[in-house]
Amino acid sequence: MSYLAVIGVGRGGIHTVNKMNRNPALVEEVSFLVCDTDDIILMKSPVENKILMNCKPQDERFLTEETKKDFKCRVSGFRVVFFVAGMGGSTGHDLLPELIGYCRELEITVSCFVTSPFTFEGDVKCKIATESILNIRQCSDSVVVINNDIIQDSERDFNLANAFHKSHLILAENCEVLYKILCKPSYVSLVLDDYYSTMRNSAVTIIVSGYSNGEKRVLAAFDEALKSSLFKPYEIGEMDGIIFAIECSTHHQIKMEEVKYIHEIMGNRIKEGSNFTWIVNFDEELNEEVKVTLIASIKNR
Ligand SMILES: Nc1nc2c(ncn2[C@@H]2O[C@H](COP(=O)(O)OP(=O)(O)OP(=O)(O)O)[C@@H](O)[C@H]2O)c(=O)[nH]1
Ligand SMILES: [Mg+2]
Repeated sequence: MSYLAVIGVGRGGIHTVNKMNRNPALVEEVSFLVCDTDDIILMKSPVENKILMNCKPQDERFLTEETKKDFKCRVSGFRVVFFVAGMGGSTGHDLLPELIGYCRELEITVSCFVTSPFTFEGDVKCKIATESILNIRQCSDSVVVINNDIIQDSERDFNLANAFHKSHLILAENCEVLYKILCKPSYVSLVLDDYYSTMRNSAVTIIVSGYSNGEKRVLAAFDEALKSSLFKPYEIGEMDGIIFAIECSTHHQIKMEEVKYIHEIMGNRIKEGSNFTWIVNFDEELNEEVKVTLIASIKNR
């Protein structure tokens, strides 16, 4: 059994997990599960492991005992669960917190990756989503929210036909980045408990990446990551927790003189007293480039 399960809940979550399920390297190392009250969406999913969630006839906001037992049985034994869902519907609003609660009962660490609706979807969905996000923040160890409107503003070829597709891709990418950082062996690595103690009780958690090469590649990739539209509403100086993940190839490893740029960032760019961790992973495809990923959070005050 793998260490991590990625669970798609509701239509948006399942469509995202369907896309992740196409990556053979991920399929080998991660267990996928899809859960919905909608049997057609489940039937169409290529993910083999599925749960049709039945709700109590007397109150549709809660799962039946059988569904609860089935879910607990499928997740027991995992160390970490990533839930993926689009917020704005009733499955994400009513049933996701219940599923998170069962994982917590089993002492499984829970990260959620969710989207907030596009404004064009209307006020009702946006209101439901705001409430849903508050609820899941209260019961999860970390929550990454991707604001669909920000994606819309940053993509030139964005239209109604590809809107949700783009949103699924960004959600999947965020999930894969965290999976790689937490679960892949690395040179300077991150301990799972350290990650969650940095991210727990955050009001905001953002994951962004940038690439660069050349002499100051670490600094340039960092600046590139900050230019990402998902980071635009924030300042690096307001972050309370920062994980600075560098990826490079083994042929073009981070040199000791490049480490000084990391210290420069720590000394000059981030808030005093913030929790800063840096790690290094390898990715041979990068060649001479480095990729810098920032997982940054603002604490709940
Ligand atoms: N309509 C639609 N919404 C999507 C899709 N992918 C992501 N979403 C987002 O997910 C949000 C919730 O929609 P669904 O995923 O359909 O909702 P649900 O969790 O299945 O809940 P139900 O209302 O019970 O179906 C929407 O408001 C969208 O912002 C998609 O392919 N279609
Ligand atoms: Mg649905």
